[in-house]
Amino acid sequence: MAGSALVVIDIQNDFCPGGALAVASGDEIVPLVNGLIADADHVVLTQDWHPAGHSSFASTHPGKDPFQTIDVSYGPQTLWPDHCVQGSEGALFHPKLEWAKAELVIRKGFRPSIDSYSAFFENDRRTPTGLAGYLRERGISNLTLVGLATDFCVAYSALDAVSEGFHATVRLDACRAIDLDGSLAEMTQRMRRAGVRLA
Ligand code: VGL
Ligand code: ZN
Repeated sequence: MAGSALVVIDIQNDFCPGGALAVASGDEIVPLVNGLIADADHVVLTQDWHPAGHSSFASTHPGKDPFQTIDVSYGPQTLWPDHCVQGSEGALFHPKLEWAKAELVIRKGFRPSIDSYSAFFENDRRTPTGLAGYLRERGISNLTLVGLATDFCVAYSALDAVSEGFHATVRLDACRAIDLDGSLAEMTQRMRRAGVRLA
């Protein structure tokens, strides 16, 4: 029988109000996500996990500001404020998130020169995180995705899920967006076109 998993994306302090890359109302989704975790057969979490001086940080590039885009070896890369630094308070899951039953935590963005939005592939689009193989080996083919941010890590994860052959549903009520230059509308349309179910 095909298994199902809830994939909880990046519900970390730095993406919540007061954090370094706060998503508006990011913490509002926590009670709803806790309910979904309680009801899920399997739970996988992702954790954005950057070394200090990561290439996606504006502070690493003299003269550049957060939210500017630069060209790197794999194409355009948005620069961010320093966030989710390995071992920092900001990288921890939100304190109210009830994640104890999670069976796997996928860390991403730990290679100094590659950013990673998707839970499946880093931003070079070829370095796998191992999640697809893990889910396949366990017979899990239906994924429900929730978390932060709708238009970056959730959307890229959902698009890759579908292209890797999984059924993917994004629970938009359990996500919040950054919405940089229309990114929410663009990524919502891309997900819909790719066959991601938006609920
Ligand atoms: C994210 C920007 C940089 C996310 C992570 O979780 O959506 N966005 N790193
Ligand atoms: Zn990041």
